[in-house]
Amino acid sequence: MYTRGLILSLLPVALCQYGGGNAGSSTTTTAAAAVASGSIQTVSVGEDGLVFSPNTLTAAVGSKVQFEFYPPTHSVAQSSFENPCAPLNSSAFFSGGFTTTGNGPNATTFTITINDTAPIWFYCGFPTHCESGMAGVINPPSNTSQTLSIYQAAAAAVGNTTRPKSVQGGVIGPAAAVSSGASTSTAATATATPTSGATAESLGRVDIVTSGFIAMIACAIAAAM
Ligand SMILES: [Cu+2]
Repeated sequence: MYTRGLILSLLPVALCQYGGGNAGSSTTTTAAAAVASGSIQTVSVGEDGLVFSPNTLTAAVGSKVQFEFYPPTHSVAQSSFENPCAPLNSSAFFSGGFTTTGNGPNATTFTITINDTAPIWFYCGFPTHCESGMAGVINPPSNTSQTLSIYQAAAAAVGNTTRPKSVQGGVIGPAAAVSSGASTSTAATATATPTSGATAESLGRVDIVTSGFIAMIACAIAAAM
């Protein structure tokens, strides 16, 4: 009887730990991905000219890639390999144009979450930048007929950059501290507190944070019971 009671009393705690960890992520988090979900890699956009630095990344499922923008104006958008400098589809991620003054980086960033291991091709949607070589890839394919160099050559041949219609597919907000192996996604969320100048896009982040607090309160109540 004592053992059963102990297990039942611990159950809410276990459920809360699962719920609390999940609240910081917009994707389903598996046990294996939970560790990776805390890591954030940063890509500088336009710091070194019309390039992303780095322009080739390997990112684990559940991790995040944060784009930091430099002067004067750049964006990041998702394309396919086959059609460089054009939106992947109607749900392609797009940061919108970031105009940065001073030396940069812009205080506001655009962060995407890696949902699977499929290659993600990205480019700058500002006119002429993509065909000038401003593109990159996350989790590049092993297929040697699909390299960033080939993409960039095709982009130059296309000679036209088309940006997505909608700003979507990522979180716009203040730069999060780049983690060095943080074990939970809630830590990353806590550092991304929206500023008073929150835009419509960053309200999604507010909702996520709020739902996290609600989950914590619910957990506290459950624990008290
Ligand atoms: Cu650009």
